[in-house]
Amino acid sequence: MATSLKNLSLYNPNDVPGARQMKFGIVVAEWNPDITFALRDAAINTLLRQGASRNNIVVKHVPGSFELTLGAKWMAETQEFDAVICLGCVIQGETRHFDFICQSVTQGITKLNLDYSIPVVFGVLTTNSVEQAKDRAGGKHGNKGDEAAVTAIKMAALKKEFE
Ligand code: DLZ
Repeated sequence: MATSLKNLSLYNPNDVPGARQMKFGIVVAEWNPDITFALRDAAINTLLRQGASRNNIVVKHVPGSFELTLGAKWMAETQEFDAVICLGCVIQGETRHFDFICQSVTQGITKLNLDYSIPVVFGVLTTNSVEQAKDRAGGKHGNKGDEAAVTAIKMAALKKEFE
């Protein structure tokens, strides 16, 4: 569903498993910090709301979205986490940088999911403007950090079903 139709923060807590026993890593890009720190704070609050302990949420910052993949890989390598959440915001500029960063981070995160067999969640906004990003970082379309946290919990719980 297009995010213009969906509020990213809306979910039914009864449809989301408890996160009390789960440990999460969050990697946050420092580019566009007004946006990415809002994603980070929303993700943390959602994990806490679903029962996670603050001690079981480890947050690391990387310079930009391009670095999210490596930051998440280092987290996954520790084998400490039930899920890793990547949060970033890439805004279309005048050059092709946008395309290269988006392509790199989407392919990189996909590969981490398959290589490490833990959920590595794609919480990266890719927008045409700052306004579109703000709309999805606590604005009229909710907050992608909430959506990323819910996805992390659901996928971590699903993995436990196969263990
Ligand atoms: C260089 C760059 C540009 C132009 N735009 C963004 C952006 O919109 N969002 C983002 O997260 N990072 C951006 N970066 C930085 C790159 O992700 C990366 O940090 C640098 O290219 C250094 O590897």
